[in-house]
Amino acid sequence: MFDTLTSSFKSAIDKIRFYDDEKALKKALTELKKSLLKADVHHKVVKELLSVVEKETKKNGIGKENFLKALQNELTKILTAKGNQGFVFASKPPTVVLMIGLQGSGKTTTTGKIAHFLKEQKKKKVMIVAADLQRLAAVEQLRQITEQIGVTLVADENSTPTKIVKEALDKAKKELYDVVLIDTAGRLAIDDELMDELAQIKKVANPDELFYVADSMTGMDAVRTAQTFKDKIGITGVILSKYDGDSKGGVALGIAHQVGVPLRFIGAGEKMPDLEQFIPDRIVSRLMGGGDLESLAEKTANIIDEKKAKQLTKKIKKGKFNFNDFLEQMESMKKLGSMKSIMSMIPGMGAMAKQIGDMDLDNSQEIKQIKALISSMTPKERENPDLLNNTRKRRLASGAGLSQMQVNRILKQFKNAGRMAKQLSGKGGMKQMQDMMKNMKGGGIPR
Ligand SMILES: Nc1nc2c(ncn2[C@@H]2O[C@H](COP(=O)(O)OP(=O)(O)OP(=O)(O)O)[C@@H](O)[C@H]2O)c(=O)[nH]1
Ligand SMILES: [Mg+2]
Repeated sequence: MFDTLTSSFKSAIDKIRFYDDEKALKKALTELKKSLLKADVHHKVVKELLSVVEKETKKNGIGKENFLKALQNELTKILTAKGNQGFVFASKPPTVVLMIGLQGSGKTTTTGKIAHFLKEQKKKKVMIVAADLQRLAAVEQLRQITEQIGVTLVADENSTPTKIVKEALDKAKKELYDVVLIDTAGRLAIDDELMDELAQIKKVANPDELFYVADSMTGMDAVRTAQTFKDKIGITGVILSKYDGDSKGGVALGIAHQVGVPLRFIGAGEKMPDLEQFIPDRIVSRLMGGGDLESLAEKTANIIDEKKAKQLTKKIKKGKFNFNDFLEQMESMKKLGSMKSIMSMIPGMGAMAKQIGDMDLDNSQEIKQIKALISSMTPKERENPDLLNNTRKRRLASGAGLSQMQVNRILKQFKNAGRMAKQLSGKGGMKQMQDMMKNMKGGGIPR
């Protein structure tokens, strides 16, 4: 997610050759400055960062270690604004969150993503309220999202935003919801009508948090509009959406500092798991190439059930991995988010993440075929792949709309995968895995 920034930091750091003199430090600072400006970090932020790093390094003695330490400290300081970090629950539920921002900035998608995050990773009971009643399509969009992630939606096309919010909050209190996320309408530009409507909703909702959703592609404009929303309505957090686009990433470094409101989440993709909490010291660790094992552990802990994982390993060892296990694994992988974002959290794997690109677990042709095939199987066949004789294979092929050859190919791959998993789960498995990764570097993912 922070590829561009990480690699520009890394190249700056790599270029630094330290002799203990001021000239070397000056050179290092120049490299850093170039890389930051290239990544679109605001020039004021760059200037401030450099001057502190210079001062601190000189104070502690010029050398690579002190330079890096000063850089790390100052980056953390810049990314940290006064206020909550990540998602913070109100002391008395429900936690009410108002989602605001300009038209098309990503409010509705982000609302869904946060709901998904709270449900899957924090195990919370979440409700989404459709307070954007300007467009019929807006309610329909939320309906689709909430159905997909299995979260309650409160919507009524014939109501008004304030009425529906009131109703929803009553329901949330009665039915003991943990979090209520209110999606609001956006406008093309900031105008009085929008601000009035938001002010009214805010009065009724009395939210614990006001999240301003900014499109990171809009760069410095995102900073300016966030400031206006802060002045006129008040915001407690900023969320940068569309970070996967070709914005250079620098906006993330400046926004908290410039607006004085913490950046809470970053959205990088159109899918529901494509959201990450923004916790400054973890991000700094990633920026400096150190990975973010804490976030990775949190992400996986809630999705991968340890007991199940052990059972599965046993099955794999015995060569009993079946189609049900396979489907289950696929679902867990999907909940973890994109392959790329997972890799980027592992120390030293950032560069690899770039090469691997995104494996799309929903849309790849291959995965679709495998799913079609498995859904044509009887429960017994799913449990026991050995049952699949030619007669059964023919039936499966016509059921799944595949050719006999395609079916054979998938089944063969499945068998190979099982064999490989068995090998990997045994002694020396990790070494083999690493070798495999090395091979992948050149040729992409083996198909
Ligand atoms: N690539 C990418 N696309 C995103 C991201 N977040 C939102 N989008 C897309 O941006 C478009 C607008 O997103 P919405 O969530 O509908 O934006 P909105 O702010 O609710 O829009 P209005 O309700 O019309 O004001 C949609 O096509 C989303 O799929 C993201 O993080 N990455
Ligand atoms: Mg919307």
